[in-house]
Amino acid sequence: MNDEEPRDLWTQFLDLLQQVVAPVWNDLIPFLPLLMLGLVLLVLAWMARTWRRSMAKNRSRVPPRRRGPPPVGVHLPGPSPWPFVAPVGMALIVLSLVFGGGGLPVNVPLFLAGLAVGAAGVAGWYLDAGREWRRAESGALATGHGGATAISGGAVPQLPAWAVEPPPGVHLPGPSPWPFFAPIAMAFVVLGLIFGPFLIIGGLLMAAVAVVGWYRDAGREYHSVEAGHMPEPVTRDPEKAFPKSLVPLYGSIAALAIGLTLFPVIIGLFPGSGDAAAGGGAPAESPDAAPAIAANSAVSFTKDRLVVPADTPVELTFENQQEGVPHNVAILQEGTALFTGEVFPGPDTRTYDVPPLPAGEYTFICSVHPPMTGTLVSQ
Ligand SMILES: [Cu+2]
Repeated sequence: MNDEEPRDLWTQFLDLLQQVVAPVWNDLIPFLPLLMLGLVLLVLAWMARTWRRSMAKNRSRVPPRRRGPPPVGVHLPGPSPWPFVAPVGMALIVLSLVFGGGGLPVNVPLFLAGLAVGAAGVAGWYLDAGREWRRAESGALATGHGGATAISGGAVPQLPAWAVEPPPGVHLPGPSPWPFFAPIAMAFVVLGLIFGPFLIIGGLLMAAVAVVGWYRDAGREYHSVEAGHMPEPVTRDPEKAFPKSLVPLYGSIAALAIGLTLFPVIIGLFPGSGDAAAGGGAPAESPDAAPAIAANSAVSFTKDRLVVPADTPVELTFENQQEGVPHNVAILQEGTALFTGEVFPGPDTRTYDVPPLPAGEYTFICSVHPPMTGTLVSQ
């Protein structure tokens, strides 16, 4: 007895030490968010410190705050609710990613609500800006479109601030849809890195459209000056400048990319979808002591059901077909991991030695991608 106690302590110490010397990276994954949070807090603290220091140093050099309306030629947009609405949509979409379940990467009602609120916010913001722009444009036209003379003529102060053009030589581009559409393409590329190549292809297509469209748009304004007809660039009415075919085009690319990503097995484009169909359709299930399964997306395995013999060691062959994306197979019972296979990036194959399991139903998942799940029957 006396001898056992210190040995026990020693074993525990070795276990602790092992985490430092050869950490089980898989077990450390849950701590990543904490690490990120710590980093963010550090950066914020550093920013606060820098800000306080430079504030003390610069206080004497800051000019006194200007009172009253903005100077002639400068227009500041009025208070608007839209910068608040759009981020609410974003927040709902992020929450939908957190509360995903039932084999889907997102919580569908939350995701759709987020999309709707976000789209309403962006559309409202865009229309609001356009309305203000048109009011300014019509006001300037009413005074002869002579921004320069009007400013020097002294008649300006009676005009509302928004009716005055920027000073000569200064051109502000009109409201444009491109700064909104280009980031959607970026978002798809980033999501594609997580969920599969079709989203990347879709994102790149959208990015190509956005780059060409934005470039042509900017070029048009520039050429209106170069051509010499206008003393200043012509900003177009945002409503006319809006490429109406863009929303359906982006929508179809997005739908196609999401569809191909979510339903690779149904569409049958991926290798391995064949045995998934065979596995699902087999009426009589016979236990297999050496089953094989594969992964070709981050939302599902190629099979959602495995049948193994009870109380027998099982050799599970797992083929990760996704290049560069890490996957594994872990077997759970009521949320507790009974077996966790090594996580490795594809394309590669591992044979896992699964310990004997008593008869019953288990869940198997990918530790990296919770939406990848299936049922393991031991019989
Ligand atoms: Cu995975």
